[in-house]
Parts: sequence; C-alpha cells; structure tokens
Amino acid sequence: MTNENKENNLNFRILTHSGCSDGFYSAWIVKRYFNELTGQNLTREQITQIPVLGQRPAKMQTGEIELTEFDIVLDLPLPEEKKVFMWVDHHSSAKPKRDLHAHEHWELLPSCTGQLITMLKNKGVEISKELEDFKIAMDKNDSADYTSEEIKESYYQQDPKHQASTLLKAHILSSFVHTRDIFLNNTLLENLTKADQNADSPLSDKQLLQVVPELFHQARLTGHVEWREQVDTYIKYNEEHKTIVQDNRLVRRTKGIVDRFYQYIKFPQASYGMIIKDKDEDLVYFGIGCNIFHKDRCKIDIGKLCKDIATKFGTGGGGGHKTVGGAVLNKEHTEAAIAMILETIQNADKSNQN
Ligand SMILES: [Mn+2]
Repeated sequence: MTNENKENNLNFRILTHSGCSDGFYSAWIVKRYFNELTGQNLTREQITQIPVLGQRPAKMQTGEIELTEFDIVLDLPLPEEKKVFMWVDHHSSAKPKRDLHAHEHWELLPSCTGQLITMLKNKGVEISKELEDFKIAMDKNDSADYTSEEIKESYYQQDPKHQASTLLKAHILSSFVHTRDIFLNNTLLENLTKADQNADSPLSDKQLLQVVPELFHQARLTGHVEWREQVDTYIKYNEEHKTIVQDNRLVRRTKGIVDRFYQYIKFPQASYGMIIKDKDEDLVYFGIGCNIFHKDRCKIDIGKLCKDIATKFGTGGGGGHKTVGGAVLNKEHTEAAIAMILETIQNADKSNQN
C-alpha cells in the first residue's frame, strides 16, 4: 500500500458475519489489534473510525456487495474475483480453489476469532491469559463443541449465585447480535466494536459492559423459552431412523429465539437431526446434522449428502462438513428429499451392523 493510501485510512471498512458471535468478536479483535494484524500504523482515533458492517454470507457470494481494496472481510466467504485488503475465514465451505495472496488467510479452524488470535501470536504479540481463555471459549462456541452441561449453562436460566464460566461470559456478551431485530443487531455491532485499548479481550471492554449485556441475555433466554414451547408442539423423533425431524412448515410463523442445541437436549438418544423450513415461495431449506454430543454415531458424510440432494432436488446449493450441512431444494421435491435422507441413514446403519 502506498503512503498516499495510508493517509487515506478512512477508506478502510470491516465487513463481518452479522448475527453471529464469531463475526462480532472477530471485528473486535481486528479493531483492538489493528496495526499488529495489518502492518499499518494508524492512530487509535483513526482505527476507531473504521466502520464495521454486518453482512450475510450469501450476499458476499452473489456479488451484491461492492468490495474495495480497503475492505477487511472476516468470517465470511470471499468472492473469487475481488481483491480486498485482508480476508480471514475458517469455514470448510469457503476453502479457496487457488493459491492465496499474502493478505488472504484461510484455515480450517474452530473459529475466526481464534484464527485471528493465533495470527497475533504468530506475529509475536504476547497473548494474555484472559485472551487465551477467551480464544478457547470462542473455539468451543463457534464449532458447537459443547457438553450438555455447558449448553444448559448458556441457554437456560441459571441460579443468580452461579459463577459464570468464560464460555458463558462470551455467550452473554454477544447477546447484542442475537436479537430477532437485524437492524438492532447490526447497529449494535457497528457501534460496539470501538475496542477498548485497555482491554485484552472483549470480556473486559468497558464500553461493552456499559450496554448491560445481562439484559440482552435475559431477553434472549425468554425468547428461547417461547421458541422451545412452540417447537415442542411439532418436533418429532423418528425411532426407526434415530432421527429428529423439526419441520417448521407445520407452523404458520415461528416464535421466540432459536435455541440451536434444543433438538439434542430433548432427544439425547438421537443419532441425527433434521430441520426443514420454507425459504421462499419456491424453495425449501434443509439443515441436517448428527447429534453434537455423539458425533461417533454419524455413519454418513452429511456434507456430501446435502450436496447430493441439492444436485438432485434443487439448483445445486448445498454442502457442509462431515457432521453438519445444509441444502436449498425446490419445494415440490421436499418429500422425496426426506425419503432419500432417511434411506441414506438406514442403509449406513445396516452396512454398519454387518
Ligand atoms: Mn465463524
């Protein structure tokens, strides 16, 4: 970057995954350790002014967002042809098909926040205990590597005397970006990533704590209770295939705030879980996973299955990891897709018993 560009630092922007704790914390880490991570020499004032914009991953892929060479893209896929200032991502589906430039960082890791902290470490920045503990918590959070006790701590009301773990603290502090109002989520994201220089991690950032994260967390817990009450009326366990089926098409509109782990708390005996929901008038979304507490029960490659059903019953939008994935299908093929998924599970079960 030329000197002229350096002075023109107001062109920098941070684009990060919206409605996502990892996206929020990634932006915070970049703001807090901006010069260390980017090799720039900006003043605190200049760094504070860099805007943070929440984005949905799909929008990055369709090219709807005009990117520039001053953009820092975090926890989001990168459109192949665009050149940005920096890109950092950890999703398996974003794996680049070409060699990476020096400013592009992709690694299959549990979280983007953790990836950034490791980058700092590799640059010789000393990592405090607080930051290291925060990294461990975020790696757990973003890769759903929870025990059922840890889920209960974060997603259910605790006794007021309960001593919060770092995992719960990180969960509470990111409740800002998980309300059902995306405008509120993005406004908070954009304004809460000033990154206090006296804080090693977001957990001790005074500006964040002033917004009373505990209230956002309380609202989120109330939303989860309402969500679970509604889901209880239609979620089913298919004993034969050891598969949970949560078909959101059975309700006119969903209530409350999604509790992403509820399926496996309610049906711990399950091997797999499936979520079906209307995407628009023509398309239906399938989310498939294995029981997060028993990944050993997963006898199929779910990412591959999602890709297969998307190719067969959709326009090709599908994929994921070995133990979790998603696909967008044409509505008229919904029942055929369900049948194919259950059959794949059954066949894998049979061949494992032999
Ligand atoms: Mn992430």
